[in-house]
Amino acid sequence: MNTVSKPTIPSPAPRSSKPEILAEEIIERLTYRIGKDAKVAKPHDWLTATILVLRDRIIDKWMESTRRVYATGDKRVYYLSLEFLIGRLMRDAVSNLGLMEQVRDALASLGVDVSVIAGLEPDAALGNGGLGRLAACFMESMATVEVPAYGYGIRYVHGLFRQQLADGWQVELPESWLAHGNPWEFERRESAYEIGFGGTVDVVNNPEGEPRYVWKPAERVIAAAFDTPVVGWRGKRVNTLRLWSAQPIDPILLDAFNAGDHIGALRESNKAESLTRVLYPADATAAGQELRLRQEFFFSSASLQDILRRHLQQYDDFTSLPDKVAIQLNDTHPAVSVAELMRLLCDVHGMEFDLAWDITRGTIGYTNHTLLPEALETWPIPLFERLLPRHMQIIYAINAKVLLEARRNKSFSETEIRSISLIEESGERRVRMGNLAFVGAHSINGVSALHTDLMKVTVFADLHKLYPDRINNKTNGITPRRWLQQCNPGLTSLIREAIGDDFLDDAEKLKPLDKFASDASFQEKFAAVKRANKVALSNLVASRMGIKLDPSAMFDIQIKRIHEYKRQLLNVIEAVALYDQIRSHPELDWVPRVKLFAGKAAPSYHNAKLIIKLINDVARTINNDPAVRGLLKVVFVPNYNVSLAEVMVPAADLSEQISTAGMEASGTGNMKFALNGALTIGTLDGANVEMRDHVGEDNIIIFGLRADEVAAARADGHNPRAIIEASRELSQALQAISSGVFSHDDRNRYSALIEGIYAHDWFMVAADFDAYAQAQRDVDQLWTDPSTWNSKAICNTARMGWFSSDRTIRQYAKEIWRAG
Ligand code: B1N
Repeated sequence: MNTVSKPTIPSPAPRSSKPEILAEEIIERLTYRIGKDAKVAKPHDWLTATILVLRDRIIDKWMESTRRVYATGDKRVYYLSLEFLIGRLMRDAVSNLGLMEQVRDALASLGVDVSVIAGLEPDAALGNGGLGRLAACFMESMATVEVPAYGYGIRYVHGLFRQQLADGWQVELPESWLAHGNPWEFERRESAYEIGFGGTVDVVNNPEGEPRYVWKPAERVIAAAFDTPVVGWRGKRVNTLRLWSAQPIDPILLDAFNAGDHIGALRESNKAESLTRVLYPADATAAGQELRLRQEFFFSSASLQDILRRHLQQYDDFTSLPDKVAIQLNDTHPAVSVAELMRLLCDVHGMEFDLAWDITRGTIGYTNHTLLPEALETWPIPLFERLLPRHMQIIYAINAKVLLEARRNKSFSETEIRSISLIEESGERRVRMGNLAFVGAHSINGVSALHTDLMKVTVFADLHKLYPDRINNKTNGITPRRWLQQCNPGLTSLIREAIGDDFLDDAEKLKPLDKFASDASFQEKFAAVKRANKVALSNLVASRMGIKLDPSAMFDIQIKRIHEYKRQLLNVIEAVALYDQIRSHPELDWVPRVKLFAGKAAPSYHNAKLIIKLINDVARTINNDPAVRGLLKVVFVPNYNVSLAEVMVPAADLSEQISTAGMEASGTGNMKFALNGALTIGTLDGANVEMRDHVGEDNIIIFGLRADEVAAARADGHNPRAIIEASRELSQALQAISSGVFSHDDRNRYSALIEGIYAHDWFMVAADFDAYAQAQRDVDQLWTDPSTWNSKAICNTARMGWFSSDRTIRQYAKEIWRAG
């Protein structure tokens, strides 16, 4: 060891944020980091240079945040999620640092338009839909409410596919967000871990206590960390999103290469890298493939090793883990963490099983996001055992403990015990990841009040009986920075003029806006902002699709993943019925409407893809029929993503939240629209129920069967054919679709889809149709009175503050994590 004393290393001076200095630094980065002369720099070079300058401002705060949690010994929160749908980051960072004007001016002084370069940033789509976007909103809110937190996930090379339409059909193309580098991320070479798969387990007997198990994996890969800073509002705190990338232990087998086997030499390397190459494009369904289980274990193990290493660096042992660490599992995707944490504590760190079990449960929380049976993850035992032999043993040991507890408690029947088991015994034996997550967590939460209530009586009824105080509710939220301030600057300025700036720091302080709901001059300004946002969306639709929209028509929008339970089909059938009405009654005063749709279908989900085609077939027919006289337009905007949502949400008059009651766990798009002053037409499902409570029942249009009525209808044998025959409008619309009115090239294209409605109507499309159509005519009626419409829209904005993800995160911090 050398004995030279450590020099005191000076910290760099804090960076100035004057536009002149920013401009100077941008030129500096452009020249020395990107190697471009300002004269020939392309817009994407300016973008990278600007991000590099912003990054420096973030790093100062980032380091300070890290030092602070070491100094205070505060509890750290770890959010484990296979998805983070973060979208673009530049506007978020600039806005949260309070540098909007300075950056705009700095770039303007260099002849660069900030909005042009901002539009070039790739939209990071490391997620499918609501679950991934929720994780991104939570990251921003955890930094904002100053919870020391790390997000852990996978650095997919290819995020969610790009969607194109070819003759109205969805076509999937690869998405390569990293193709031109990613200036936001930092590779952390020191944080790399070995992850094993397969192999065998050795048992070493220990006369002093429990035997010691040693897992000898047959395959190993390296998990390498890439960190992205996440800035909270007003730059209060900067947290870390750490994404793992798989790398081979040996990048190339030189012996094989030298022997002429050039492909074989790279086989291992390719196999390792393929682990984190693509995101599974399924939303609310289980992927069920071996590679997916490998992804789940890979990122769980890397994250847990990292968490334990950091803990040991600061504390003596793991008995303090539950006091200093909270791990939240975002759905069951990281549920193997329960077994992996047990393995690391027992096998690697020599802890006794029962103590490790208490520590595991004290540390882990689990959030459930869906009750759909097809989404509940289970893995065939042979697969699980082959890939994770030691984890399989641990799961059996946990199961024995849990089942013993249930059997001791005499009130459990054999059926109940079977449903509590971590192993599904009927048919092919499988590991139930939901049950594993449940028993390994001290808290199991649902994402809306209704969803949490349903969890207790459906999927987790028996586990809830065994552990009655574990299930709790945390209604989802959205970050008002991205989903109001950034995406709707016009509305934000208008609100500031009216009620001041308090709402920027606390969305519940939007409430005073209520007083302006009936103020005629405020209504006018509110309507003008909405109109400007509709013009912006119309311009986007015109330039991308060549379709002209009339911004004075009602913009009726349904954007979300395409799924039968979300009922885009109900919406498009209603469009067909309305089309019929407009043609049959040209003398009536129809309200001009534009029905906009956007969303991706899982590539293997046949009916979802067929629904996209149907929307496009119906759109072509209606948009080209002169008899419609422009009173109805149907538009499917391709490639829905976060950036597109940021344009569509502020432009909506009407928000479609029409899932079959009991099936949408929460929804978060519903919240974004209402916050931006759209009225909701929706069922009493998910968070719509609580939205109604907050905005008031006069300010939301609710229709259709309730969750208990759907369950009863399904149980009692619902008769859709009779319902259809009793509704002229519905039978005509269904008839038209199934007979090929919209598909002359293939008249039977939709027969099976429509036959499903006649035969079983699982999603209650027929059951809810009349109520929905009537609700839509009520909406039309409302629209004819702009003052009433605007006052309701203003009330929505004023009363949606509770749905801020800051509120959600404060509840998690207080009631689950006991942190912050
Ligand atoms: O999670 C959102 C909720 O607002 C939505 O209602 C809910 O549908 C969504 C498997 C899922 N639940 N389950 C998933 C996603 C990917 C996957 O591979 C399941 N997504 C939801 C946030 O709570």
